Amino acid sequence: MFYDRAKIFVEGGRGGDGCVSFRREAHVPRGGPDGGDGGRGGDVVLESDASWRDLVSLHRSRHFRAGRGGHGQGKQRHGARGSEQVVAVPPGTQVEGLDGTRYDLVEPGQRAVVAAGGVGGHGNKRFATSTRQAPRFAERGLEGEVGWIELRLKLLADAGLIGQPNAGKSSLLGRLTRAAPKVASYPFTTVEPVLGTLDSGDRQLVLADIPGLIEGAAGGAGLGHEFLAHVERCRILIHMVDIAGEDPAGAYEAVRTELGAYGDGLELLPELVVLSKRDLVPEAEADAAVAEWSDRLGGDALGVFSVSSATGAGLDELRLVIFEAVPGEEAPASVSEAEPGFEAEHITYRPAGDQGFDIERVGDGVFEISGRGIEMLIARHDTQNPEALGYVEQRLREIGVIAALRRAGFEPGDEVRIGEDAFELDPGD
Ligand SMILES: Nc1nc2c(ncn2[C@@H]2O[C@H](COP(=O)(O)OP(=O)(O)OP(=O)(O)O)[C@@H](O)[C@H]2O)c(=O)[nH]1
Ligand SMILES: [Mg+2]
Repeated sequence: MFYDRAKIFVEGGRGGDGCVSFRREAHVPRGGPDGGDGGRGGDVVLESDASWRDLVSLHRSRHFRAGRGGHGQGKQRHGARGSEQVVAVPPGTQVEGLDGTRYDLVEPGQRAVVAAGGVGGHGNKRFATSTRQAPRFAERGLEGEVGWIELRLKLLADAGLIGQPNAGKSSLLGRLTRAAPKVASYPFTTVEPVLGTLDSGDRQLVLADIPGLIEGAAGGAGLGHEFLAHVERCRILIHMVDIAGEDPAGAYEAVRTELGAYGDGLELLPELVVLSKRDLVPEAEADAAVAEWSDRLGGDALGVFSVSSATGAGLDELRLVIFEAVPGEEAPASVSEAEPGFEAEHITYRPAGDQGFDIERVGDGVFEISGRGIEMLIARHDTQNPEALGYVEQRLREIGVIAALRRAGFEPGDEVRIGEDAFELDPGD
């Protein structure tokens, strides 16, 4: 099996709580607040690692949890940062993190934070002001991001071998590279993409053998449709057509139709056409076919060649042509052109910011406030602690929530619900 998809559960570490503490010194009867901050929870991070070829390891274990942040302590000691949880994935993995950021991990070593740890709470030292010299509250740490994410692997190959089943794709890969794919005289021998490396002495190219494509592949027929996604990242296609087959031109058109039907511009990739099995027809017929196909396709193809994996005819020339067709300077198979807006580690989407809130009257004297910033404020404080509640009220006033509540018909003493919390709010003026 070749695993090109996986779904895993990721959990960022919870932030540590801030500490409530007061200085105690021999000669100072009542010292000031000295509670330290909680540490940040650890992140779950995907890291592209060339020792992996597919996502099989993520099928064996699917839960990844980063470490909690340490709690703050007295004497202004801050809690330790939670430990990071690193998940190794093969280069070519695409993923959307829990915050909606999309990543494409192309180069080994690239990283993506898919579940951020929660922030730590501030210790009581931070809440000391001239009018509140001895705050007896501190913030709680926040939960880390939690949820399921889906990973998708898209192979990074320079050239993709495509064609109908039995066209001779695997045989060619076996002749041009050290890969040893299964070859047999029945269709659908290849059931998963196989990669091989083509070596010119000073440069290497990766060739991918894609399972045979049949009519309807883009819509789900056969096996090839599963792997059309891998063709996306190839820089050129090597389209193989069995010259000794019943209807070579029809076979070629059928595959072209599937490429177009798949979308994503697969049909726009530069294509080398290779007429295979030339040993099965007379020499002159093979040469005539090459001339005829070149005429017919004209500029639509990079070129037309005929080879035999059985006798080796035409293989040396084809090898040179493949190297010429794939430009050398760039890094292999950068995805940015094929899929705009999905480049390596570029943020393409961010959910709405933390500002803003909504107030809804949900019953007589009961108001529900929603909004990420407000919900975080409440999650960080113990509203049962009168001092903490006093602080929360002050913040709500500053943000404009109290004024908005009043406009919505709120009376002091009414119930306010925010997130999981419900409390009576009686703000002074
Ligand atoms: N005579 C001859 N037979 C060939 C040649 N290339 C491949 N074959 C035969 O054609 C059959 C199919 O070859 P494969 O390489 O498995 O074809 P494929 O395109 O990978 O097929 P799928 O994996 O099913 O899509 C096998 O029986 C091969 O031995 C060739 O150049 N000459
Ligand atoms: Mg094959």
